[in-house]
Amino acid sequence: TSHPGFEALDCDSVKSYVAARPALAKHVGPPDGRDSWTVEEVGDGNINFVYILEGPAGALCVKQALPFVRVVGESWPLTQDRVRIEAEALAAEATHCPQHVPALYSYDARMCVIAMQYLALPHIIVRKGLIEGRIYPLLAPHLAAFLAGTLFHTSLLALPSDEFRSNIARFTNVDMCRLTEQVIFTDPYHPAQHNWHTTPQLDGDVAALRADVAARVAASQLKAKFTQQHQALLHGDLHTGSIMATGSTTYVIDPEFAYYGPMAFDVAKILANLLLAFFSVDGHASAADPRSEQRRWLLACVRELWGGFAARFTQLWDEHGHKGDVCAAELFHGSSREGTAARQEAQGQFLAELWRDAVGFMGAVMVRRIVGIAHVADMESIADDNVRAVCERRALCFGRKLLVQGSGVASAEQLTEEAEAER
Ligand code: ADP
Ligand code: SR1
Ligand code: MG
Ligand code: MG
Ligand code: MG
Repeated sequence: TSHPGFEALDCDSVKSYVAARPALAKHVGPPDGRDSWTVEEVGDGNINFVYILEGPAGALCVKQALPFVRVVGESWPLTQDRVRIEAEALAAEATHCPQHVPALYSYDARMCVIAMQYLALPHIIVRKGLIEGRIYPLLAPHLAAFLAGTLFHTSLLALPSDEFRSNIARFTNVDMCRLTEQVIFTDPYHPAQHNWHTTPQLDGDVAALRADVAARVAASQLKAKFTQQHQALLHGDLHTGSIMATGSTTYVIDPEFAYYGPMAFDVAKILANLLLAFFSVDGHASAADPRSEQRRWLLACVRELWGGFAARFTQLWDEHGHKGDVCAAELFHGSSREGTAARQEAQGQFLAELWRDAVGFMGAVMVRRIVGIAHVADMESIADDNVRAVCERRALCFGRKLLVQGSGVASAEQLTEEAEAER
C-alpha cells in the first residue's frame, strides 16, 4: 500500500507537478511555457523512477519512489519512506561535504518525491565511464574526502552521545537494511528466487559456493556486523552506479539505504565495485584498445582511495576529535604526552579494525554481484558469455577469498597485488 494521497508520476504529470511549484519551476522555466519543456525518465537503477526536465531556464532532476522494487515489480513491495531517508541523508552529507553531493531542492512526503540539482553532461555515471574505458584521476581523493567527512563527522568520535543516539533513531531505515541483509548476506549462498548467474559456465562455481561452509559462516558474521554496529551515518549503497563524475568533479547520489552502520561497509562497497570493474576489463579490452592503463589505474585508485581515506580520517580526528564523547578531551586531547600517545594508538587500532572488516565486506559485495539478484553492468555488458564467465569467475573466486580470509589481507597494497595475481 502506498502513502495516502500518493500518485505515481509519468513524463506528462511530472511537468504539472513541477509547474505547480514555483521553487522548482524556476530551475526549468516559466510554468505557462511548460508545453515546450522536455522530460525524460532516466532511471537506470534497480529501485526508483528518475525524471529529468529541461526548459529555457535550465534543468531539474525529480526522483520518485513507488511502493515496490522497480526491477522486480509489485511482487516485491518496498517502503516509500526511503525517499525521506534519501532527503535527510543528502542534507546531512551536504553539511560535511557539499562539493560532492547534488543540492536538495525539495522533499514531498505525500508524493514520495525529491527534487534535486541536475548533474549536467559531461557528468555521467562512473560505472558507465569505466565501461567506456575512462580513467578518473580525481575519483580517489574526492571519494576519500566524502567518506572521511561523512563517516567521521556523524560518528561518536565527533558527536556528543545524545546527538549520536538521536541520529541512529532518525536513520533507522529498517526495510532498506532488511533488503541489504537479504540480497547481500543471505541470498547469494542459497538458491533464492531472484538469484541468477551466467549459465551453464558458472553452474559449478555457484554450487560450490552454496556448499561452502566457511563462506556461509563469514557471510553470517558480516551480516551480524552490518545489523549490530551503529558506528556512523553510512551512504549505504556506495557503488560506482551511485557516483556521477567528470575528470574534475565527483558527486555521490542515491543515499536511500543510509543508516547508522559499520564504516567499513561504505568503504568496502566502493572498493569492491572498483575491483569488479578491474576484473571486467579483460572482457572489454581488444587488440586495438588493450586498456592496460585503465587496468593499472583501477588498482592504483583502490590503494589511493584507502590511503587518502585513512589519512583524512586521522586528520579529522586530530582536529575535531575533542568534540566527540568517545575520545573525550580528557582521554586523547590534553596537552600531555600521554593524551597524544593514547590518541595515536587508538587511531591505529581503529583503522586496522576498519580495514579488516572492509576486506570481508568487499568479498561479500563481489560475490553478490556475480550470483545474486543485482549484477553489475561492467560484467553484463560483456556480450560473449564465455568471455564474461571467465571475468566473473575471477571476481567470484577473489571475492570468496576476501570474504573467508579477510584478516589475511593486511594492506591495500597486498589486496591489489593479490587481485593482479588472480587475473
Ligand atoms: P535508483 O535509486 O533507482 O538506483 P538513482 O538515484 O541511482 O536511482 O538514479 C538513477 C539514474 O538517474 C542515475 O543512474 C542517473 O543516470 C540519473 N540521475 C539520478 N540523479 C541524478 C541527478 N541529480 N542528475 C542527473 N542525473 C541523475
Ligand atoms: C533488489 S536488490 C537492488 C540493489 O540495487 C541497489 O542499488 C542496491 O545495491 C540493492 O542491493
Ligand atoms: Mg542508484
Ligand atoms: Mg537507489
Ligand atoms: Mg553492491
